[in-house]
Amino acid sequence: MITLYDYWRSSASYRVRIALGLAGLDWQAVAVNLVEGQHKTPAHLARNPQGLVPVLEIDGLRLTQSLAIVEYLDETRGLGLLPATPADRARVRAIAHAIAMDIHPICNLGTARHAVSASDGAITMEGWMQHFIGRGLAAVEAMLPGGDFCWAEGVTLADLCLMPQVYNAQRWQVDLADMPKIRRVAERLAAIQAFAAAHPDRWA
Ligand SMILES: N[C@@H](CCC(=O)N[C@@H](CS)C(=O)NCC(=O)O)C(=O)O
Repeated sequence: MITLYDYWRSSASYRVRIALGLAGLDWQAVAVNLVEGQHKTPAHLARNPQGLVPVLEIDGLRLTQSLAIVEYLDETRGLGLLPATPADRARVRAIAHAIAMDIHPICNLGTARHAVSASDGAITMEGWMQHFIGRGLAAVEAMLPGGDFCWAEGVTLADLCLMPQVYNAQRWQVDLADMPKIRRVAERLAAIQAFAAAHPDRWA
């Protein structure tokens, strides 16, 4: 049995849920409640010394880091999430990394909570999220060529990163009015079964 340790609102877990759906795999979810601190328990730290979700158990392996997991599924299940040429792969990875490596860590629950508590009220959770998600997505908007997907004519790694980030943006009321390319892609992706099935509302 394939097991995903995840949290419904975790955008890194959301990426992996989409990939599992695209692969058409049967899998079970085990919830790790981040709000209750379950990710810091010895049981979860034994799964992932970083104390983060997601963790995927598959093929006798225990994998961490959502992009590493998605690329593992891409390579072993032939998902075609990366384009054929090195130049296009670099472009797709650049969009994916702009989200997963630049926006996401700053807006992680642990990071944002620390900033709020260390600022003695000067920083609010909403203000932090709106600032960093807004600024990060504005750059992604400029990186997108424009079309139904983040890159060319189909789903790539970049789309698996964008959709959860758009969910987060909406959750924190980030204004996407000036981001028509992102809105168009998100609307197209929402119509794909694997994306719809991975939405946090289906896992709460
Ligand atoms: N780079 C990691 C990030 C994982 C990560 O930050 N997960 C978040 C949820 S989206 C988490 O577990 N946060 C717990 C915390 O911040 O304490 C990945 O892509 O898997």
